[in-house]
Amino acid sequence: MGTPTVDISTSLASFELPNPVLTASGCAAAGRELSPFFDVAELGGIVTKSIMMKPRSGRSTPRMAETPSGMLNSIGLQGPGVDSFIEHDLKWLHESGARTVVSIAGHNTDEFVALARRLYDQPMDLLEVNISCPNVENRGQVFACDAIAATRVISAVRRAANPNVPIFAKLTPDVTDIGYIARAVAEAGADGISLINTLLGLVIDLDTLRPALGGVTGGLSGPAIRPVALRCVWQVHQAVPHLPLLGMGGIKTGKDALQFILAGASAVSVGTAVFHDPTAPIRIIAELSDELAARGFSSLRDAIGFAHLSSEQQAAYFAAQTAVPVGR
Ligand code: RRO
Repeated sequence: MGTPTVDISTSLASFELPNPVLTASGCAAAGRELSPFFDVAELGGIVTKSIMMKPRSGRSTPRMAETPSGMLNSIGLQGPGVDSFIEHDLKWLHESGARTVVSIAGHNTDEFVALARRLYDQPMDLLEVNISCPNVENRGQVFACDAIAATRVISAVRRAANPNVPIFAKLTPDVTDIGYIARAVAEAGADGISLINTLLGLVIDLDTLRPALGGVTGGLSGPAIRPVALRCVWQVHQAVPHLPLLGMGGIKTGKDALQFILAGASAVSVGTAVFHDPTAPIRIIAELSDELAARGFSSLRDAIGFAHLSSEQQAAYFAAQTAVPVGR
């Protein structure tokens, strides 16, 4: 008897995916650098580095620092600007057959709106609105730290963007109550939520006795933040159970991904792991499928938010899975 097959298709609002594993924004540029390793069309999707209206060189170097079980980045939204992105990156993604999530970032609501308008007719499956970049000039630009600022950006983008493209708000864990922010962006019209962005951190270089990063502070990612990310997915699923969640934060294996699904994510993004293992997202698709089968799930959709069920409810599900209807 072979391994039972599990249906791992999923959806993020109206975006249908054959499998639930995407890249995380900022960790695979616009996908092209992963194409020597695998066919990018095999992933659930590519999430692009956040794009701004104008080309931007980013923060001063050094921009990366190692930490135990993770890394700190201080890139500062380096990018080619939206026109070049459309002409080169988005075109390449479309021709590659990759399902595409475009991440946008702005200094203010007007810039987010301008980006949504510029991208209105472009080929994409989902728009991720990055309101949580930690590496900005001032903390007031981390819109997701404030429910009113977050609401303003998301409602304006929802009005300006193509109504056929779902928009997801990307949230930061650096808040007191992430459920409160989640409810605010849901009411503002977000079709789903991506979580989490990196946590604000600092490393001091003991040779120079100065901060290791040119930008002083940076965003912490990798396995070190996985329990924080999982806690956020759990809390946001409770706060807005009807909204699909794209979960991320330190995912390295199928077992890690399964925890996010059980906490309430409909799909996951793999980020920091890609830097030392570019094939990680493809490997995780297979591992996740095996982990689901090993636990008796017949479909990924059944596992979404399963950890919120009582043990009695869980037992009833598995009993129904094994019951063979009379006559079959
Ligand atoms: O570019 C960055 O420095 C950056 C961004 Br936009 C983000 O959303 N999260 C992060 O850790 N770094």
